Amino acid sequence: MGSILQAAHHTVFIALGSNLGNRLENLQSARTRLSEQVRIIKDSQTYETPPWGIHDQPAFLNQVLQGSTTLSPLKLLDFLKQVEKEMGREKSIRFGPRLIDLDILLYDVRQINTPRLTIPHKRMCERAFVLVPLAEIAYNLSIPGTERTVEEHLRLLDSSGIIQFDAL
Ligand code: A4P
Ligand code: MG
Repeated sequence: MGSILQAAHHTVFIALGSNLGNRLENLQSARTRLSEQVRIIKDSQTYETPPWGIHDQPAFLNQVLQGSTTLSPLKLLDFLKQVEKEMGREKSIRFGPRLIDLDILLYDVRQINTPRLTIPHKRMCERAFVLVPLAEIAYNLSIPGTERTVEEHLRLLDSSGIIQFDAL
């Protein structure tokens, strides 16, 4: 008889970003590593996006994945940090250039506020480089803690300069 104790599966949205080295390969390598712990359900296209925060740095490639995982929020964060480290990410300045950045945007409909982890991701609703790819795979999703869907948040932002990279 099989165990009745089955780990629960949680729906997560993860943002990927890279603006150093071979950016497309970095995203690909991150997706491969992520899939060890996160079953990828949907992936957005890859977008080339103007740098947000610090403007004087190379353009980013950004993508958002919807996945399913049995990891808890903190275990997922540890796992993403481990993938970043294995891929050779070095400490950088805040909002500065990086080989790979993996952020948890959403975890089910949870709202989490701890020193190490904030979900929904603190700055996601201000960032077209997050909301454009997220809207592609989940435009109608409500952002917990706000009264708006992804699409409604996106309409409030300037998404000029964001282009589909695959189409180049
Ligand atoms: N942390 C808290 N909540 C979360 C969460 N939901 N997901 C903590 C992931 N991490 C979370 O992150 C710093 C700490 O945030 C983590 O250790 C974790 O405990 P980090 O990845 O080490 O540092 P960071 O990414 O440099 O954070 P920072 O400075 O907040 O940068 P951002 O906000 O990630 O911005 N422009 C474009 N176009 N595209 C980009 O992808 N990325 C950045 C980086 C700037 N400009 C960009 C892009
Ligand atoms: Mg990060």
